[in-house]
Amino acid sequence: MAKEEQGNSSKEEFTNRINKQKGRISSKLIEETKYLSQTQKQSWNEKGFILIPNFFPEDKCIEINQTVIDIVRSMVGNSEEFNHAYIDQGHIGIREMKPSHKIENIEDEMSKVFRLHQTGIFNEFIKRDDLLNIVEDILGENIDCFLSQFIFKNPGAWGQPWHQDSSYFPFDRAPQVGAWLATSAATKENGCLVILPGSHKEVIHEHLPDDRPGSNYGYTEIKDHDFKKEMPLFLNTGDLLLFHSFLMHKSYDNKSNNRRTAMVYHFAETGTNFGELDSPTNEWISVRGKGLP
Ligand SMILES: O=C(O)CCC(=O)C(=O)O
Repeated sequence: MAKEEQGNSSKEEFTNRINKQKGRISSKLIEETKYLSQTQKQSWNEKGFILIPNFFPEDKCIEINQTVIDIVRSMVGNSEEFNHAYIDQGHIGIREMKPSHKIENIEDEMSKVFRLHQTGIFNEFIKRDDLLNIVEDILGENIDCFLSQFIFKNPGAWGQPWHQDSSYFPFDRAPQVGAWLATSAATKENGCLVILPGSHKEVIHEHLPDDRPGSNYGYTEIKDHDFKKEMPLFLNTGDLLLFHSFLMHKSYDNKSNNRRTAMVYHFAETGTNFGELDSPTNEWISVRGKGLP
C-alpha cells in the first residue's frame, strides 16, 4: 500500500472510532455554585464556555513557551532519525504535517506536545485554586486532569476544523472541561479559536476526516451543521477559556508570520471510566478531592 493510502486508511479508522460517540448527549447544567458568578454560570449553561481575561501572568506564559521549546529540542535531539512522533521523558511530540514556510529550528516544525501536566510549571498551573474552584462548580469536588497539550500553531499551519472534544473521549460520563490558555496573543490572522455558542446543548455530531492536503492525523470535521453564528475569540496572552467538551469549535489557519501558541488542559470527574484502552496521550492525575494521595 502506498504511504499516502496508508495514511488515509488510518485516518479513516481513527474517524470510525471517533464516531462511536455520535448521538451522545450531555445536557447536565450547573445548578448550585460556590465560586462562579451569576454571569459565569449563565455563560456556561447557555453558551458552553467561560472566558477569563488576564488569568495567567505574561511572564509565566513566556516561561511555558520556552519550557516546551526546550523539551522539543531535547526530544528531537535524543532521537536518531526523522520521525512524525517522538516519545521522550514521558512527553509525546507530534510534527506538523503541513510544512511551515518559516523553518529555523525544530519547534518551527512541531504541531503539539502532549503529557506535560505531571511536572513543573505545567503542573503548577493545574493546581491553582482559582482554576480548580471554577472546575469544581462544573464537575464537582473530585477532579482529575487527564490531558495536556501545548499547541504550536506555526506560520502556515492549518487550523483545526469544527469538532467537539467529547468525540475524542469515549468515557462513561460527560462533560469534561477544556481549559485553553493563550500563551501568545490569538488573532484572526494567526489562527485564533472560533466557537459556536450554545452548541454544547447538542448531541455529538458525525465527524468526517479532514481531507485538506497536509492536514494533521487526528483532525476530523463536523459538516452537518450551520456555523453562521460562529464567534472568533481574539485573546491576549494570559487569557483563559474554559469550555464544555460538547461545544463545537475550530481554529483559523495561521496566515501570519508568527507562531500562535496555546496550553490546553482537560479535566474530568475523578472515577471516570475511560473504557478498555485509554489514549496514549492521556495521563490521569488527581488535582482535587478524594483521588489525592
Ligand atoms: O488551538 C487550536 O488551534 C485548536 C485547539 C482545539 O481545537 C482543541 O484543543 O480542541
